[in-house]
Amino acid sequence: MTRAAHDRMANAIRALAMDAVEQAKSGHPGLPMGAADIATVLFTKVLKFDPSEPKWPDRDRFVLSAGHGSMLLYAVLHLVGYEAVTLDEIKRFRQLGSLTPGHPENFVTPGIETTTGPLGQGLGNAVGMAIAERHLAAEFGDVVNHSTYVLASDGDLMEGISQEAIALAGHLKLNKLVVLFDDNGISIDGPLSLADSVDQVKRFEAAGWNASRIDGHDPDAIAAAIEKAKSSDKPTMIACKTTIGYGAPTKAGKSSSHGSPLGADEIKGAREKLGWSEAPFQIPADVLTQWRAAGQRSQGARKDWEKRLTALPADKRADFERRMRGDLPGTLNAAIRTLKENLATTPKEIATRVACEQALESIIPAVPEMVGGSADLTGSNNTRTKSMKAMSAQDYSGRFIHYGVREHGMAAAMNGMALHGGIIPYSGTFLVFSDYCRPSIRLAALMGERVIHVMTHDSIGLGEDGPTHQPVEHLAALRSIPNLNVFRPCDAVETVECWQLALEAKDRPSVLALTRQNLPQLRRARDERNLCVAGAYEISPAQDKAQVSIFATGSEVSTAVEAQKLLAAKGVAARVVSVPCFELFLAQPEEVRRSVTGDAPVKIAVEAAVRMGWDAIIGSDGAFVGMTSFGASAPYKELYKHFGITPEGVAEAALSRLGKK
Ligand SMILES: Cc1ncc(C[n+]2csc(CCOP(=O)(O)OP(=O)(O)O)c2C)c(N)n1
Ligand SMILES: [Mg+2]
Repeated sequence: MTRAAHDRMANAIRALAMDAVEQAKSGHPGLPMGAADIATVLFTKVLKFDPSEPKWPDRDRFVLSAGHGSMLLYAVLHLVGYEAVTLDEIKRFRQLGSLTPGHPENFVTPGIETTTGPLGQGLGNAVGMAIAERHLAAEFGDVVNHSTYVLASDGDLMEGISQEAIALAGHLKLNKLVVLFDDNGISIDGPLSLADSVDQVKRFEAAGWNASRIDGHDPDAIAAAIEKAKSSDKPTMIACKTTIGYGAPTKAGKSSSHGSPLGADEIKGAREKLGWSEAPFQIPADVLTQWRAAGQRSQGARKDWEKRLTALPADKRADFERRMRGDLPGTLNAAIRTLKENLATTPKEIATRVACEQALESIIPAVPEMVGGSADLTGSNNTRTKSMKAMSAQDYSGRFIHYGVREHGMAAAMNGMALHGGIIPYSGTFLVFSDYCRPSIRLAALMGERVIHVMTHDSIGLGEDGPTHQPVEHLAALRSIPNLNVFRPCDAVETVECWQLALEAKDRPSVLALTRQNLPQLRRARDERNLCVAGAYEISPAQDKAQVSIFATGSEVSTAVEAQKLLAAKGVAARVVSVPCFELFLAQPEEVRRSVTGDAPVKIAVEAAVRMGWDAIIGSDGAFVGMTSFGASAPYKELYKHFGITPEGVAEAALSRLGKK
């Protein structure tokens, strides 16, 4: 391709970005104009993709980590021929119901691999995608053989999460991961020198990457640097020196081109400077033809891939296709049944984190797509089963990832693995550190991705580590995220059932909040049904017509059952409802909710956490036994007494509500 032809193709991106942002009266023209040359090289020379098959499993992944540059993606997707991304959709940039929302949303627009906007997340996702690729290649061979490209901005690299992501990628030698850094030296406040003086090349090198600097407006230099990355045994970062708002006569190179429409005069000047005489949203036929031809480049590669897929042994192919569809294997149900049968035969008084490990011993072999991990708390989270090999740069087939002390990077990488497909990632950390994962959990919920966070040490019940480690507000904070299931099982049986529900929730993430301390097994009866499925159920009925309903989760369900006995001794009939999952319960039809909630005059909730959220179940006039402050450092039984979360405390609350005290 001649330089002139390249320039015209890149200018088509610039023009569409300027025009769409102008029409929407909002958006970010600077990045698409500055990075248009990089995108043009990527999509016309490098990327393996097929616009007619956006979900082709072996496509290269392209992640625009700097999601504010969404018009870059929309322009390119339109130009290369993603049918749904029409010129009309580009004209409807940022409007309700369009395929071109403000920031890229993978669940809205075909061809978009992940939802970005919160800086740094896309880079973290891309690391997960690259891990998924290596892991699946180790399992399925050459039907999985693709690269992951990221366009990252100054902001992406300033965010702390980027350090976790690049350290993990460097350690795992993810050599098919290429980061193109839009090195424009500008962020919103102005020149980067206001706030940053990191040498990004040295930083990536220190993390085990190749890194180099090139002119990000020189297509040959871009192509050559990417070509070089292909033969490396390390991930590659290419710092592409660019001019933000390239082509804009007065705003180029300035933060004024970052995030607002350029204005009619500036756009007119840019058209002149770029030699682009077309009317708004007009793409000359020759330029469109070239772009569409670029969109057809990988037809042959796709046919070859289909041959490789057909050549797989039938069972292996079926398993690959099942995993990429996200369907669970038939073997899961049998594993769950056996686990519950064994617990009915031999009840266990164990912590739910231990129950989780014992459940995983059966679930992991039954569900080969599960890839677990922990952020350096493997022995505490109990997320690694005996047979699990660690994943390493020498052996990507391992199904357990030592994420290091990188909760945020872990959660973002898990999103990337789920997005890649073929893997159900699960993690481990302490519940209190859900705050360190929260931005990625939120995005998993928004995207509807099945990632499962095992979060142990879920209350003051962890004891001596004290208030820094004792979650108090975390359950409420997690429950406030839409489309996230927060499970808090009360014993070994509920732990198995909650695992089953988390795995079956194909379109949402889950958190399993588990205890450090031992709990009695309350569920003794054989029951093949999953009683947690409706989110709440009566676990211990009243002996008589109930005067009190006690609602509890996790470790406090056994406290509630003890309180029930104390009340019975005083002639007060109480029932206990276990609430392993608010979200599933609140989604039940009203009559189901009513029957579980019951009509006892006194409602009490018990949870070693703050009250927020419980009013939906017990009403604002219900009584709550839980935490109103941070915890403290002491043996856990003393803490429960100190904070009044005891059977006696619950019984007293009930009696006082009944006017009996
Ligand atoms: C986590 C997060 N913090 C803040 C923002 C708001 N924001 C959007 S872009 C940006 C920085 C812009 O600089 P850069 O990343 O270099 O992008 P460029 O202006 O070069 O396109 C900021 C602070 C964000 N999107 N995400
Ligand atoms: Mg910048």
